[in-house]
Amino acid sequence: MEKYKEIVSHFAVSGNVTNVAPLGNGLINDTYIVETDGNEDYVLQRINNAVFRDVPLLQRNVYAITGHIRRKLQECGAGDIDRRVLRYVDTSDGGSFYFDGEKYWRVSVYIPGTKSFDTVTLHLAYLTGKSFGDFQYMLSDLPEQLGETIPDFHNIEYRLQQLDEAAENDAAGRADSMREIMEELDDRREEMCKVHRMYREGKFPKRISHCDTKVNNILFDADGTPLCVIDLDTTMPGFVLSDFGDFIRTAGNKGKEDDTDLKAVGVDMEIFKAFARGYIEGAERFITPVEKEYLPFGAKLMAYMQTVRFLADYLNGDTYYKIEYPEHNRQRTLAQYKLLRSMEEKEDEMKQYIAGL
Ligand code: GN1
Ligand code: MG
Repeated sequence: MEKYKEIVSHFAVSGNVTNVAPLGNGLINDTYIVETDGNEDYVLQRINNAVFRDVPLLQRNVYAITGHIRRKLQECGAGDIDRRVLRYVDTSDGGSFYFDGEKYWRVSVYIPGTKSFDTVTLHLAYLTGKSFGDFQYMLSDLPEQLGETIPDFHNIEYRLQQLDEAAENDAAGRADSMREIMEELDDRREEMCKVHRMYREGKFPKRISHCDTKVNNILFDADGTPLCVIDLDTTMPGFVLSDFGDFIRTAGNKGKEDDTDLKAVGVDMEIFKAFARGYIEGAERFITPVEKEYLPFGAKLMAYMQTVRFLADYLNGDTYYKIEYPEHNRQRTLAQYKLLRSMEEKEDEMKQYIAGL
């Protein structure tokens, strides 16, 4: 606690710190709630700079994004703005992060009275779709050029290359046990790299995308309305497929991301439909026909990419994602792959539904 107090003392916070406790369950950064005796509590985060290597660029991005959204909300006369967009707190000397000689830290204002979910109801899925469509719409005229906080983050060609290297090095001696699934993933390479090829040929656009629209990256108000999109670190130029797909991959999964019961895993078509309806409502102000047509592909792509990433990490000996037990990344790989197959079965139904919107 004294250690965290000392770190927080470098930021322009108000009140005295009364308590610090871990918050949330992100797989990358370490997050804490900082309670004070003043008007506001805060969120302290240790930025994982092995993942986000350019911390100044990262912070420039998140400041640009949150500043822009705040102005947009003000312009349209929205209420409760401080609960609808994150607000980062500068350091005492006006910086956007603090480096303690070893680790990087940042602070934002804690948004009170919210909750988050790992599963949602149909109505919440619809509202959340609308929020993400609106989020992308609000950022569609961002004047600043955002940098890639993780270069090639959702570039499936690059992710497959990483998997190939992991299999080749076989650092943890696990490759032999995963041959079967590696072949299944291989069979889908051509198809999964399609949109990236289209992008190179100028046939598919990139726009500012959140790139981690897991359902637990949204804060909901007590009455269930989505309030605020959080975890903005991967918001950068990307395909709409990422944002559509990652929500379906998480909230649209009947099971858990790391379910040990693979039979429980599968795409929930009702959630898919509700989310798609809301998303298109928000996104129809900018989305092109080809982007819309490819949304079901986006769901598959994100499940595929996540399978590839979990598998690569498993083969590398768990160097990237936080794990809770030794075979955790293996289980995650199997569960994501199961989800992918379920999406493949439902693809026609997904396409038909989107075409009708
Ligand atoms: C990571 O930190 P968290 O849990 O929100 C990851 C996402 C993955 C996700 C898997 C920077 O997100 O890309 O989809 O885990 N973020 C990063 O659930 O790699
Ligand atoms: Mg998160």
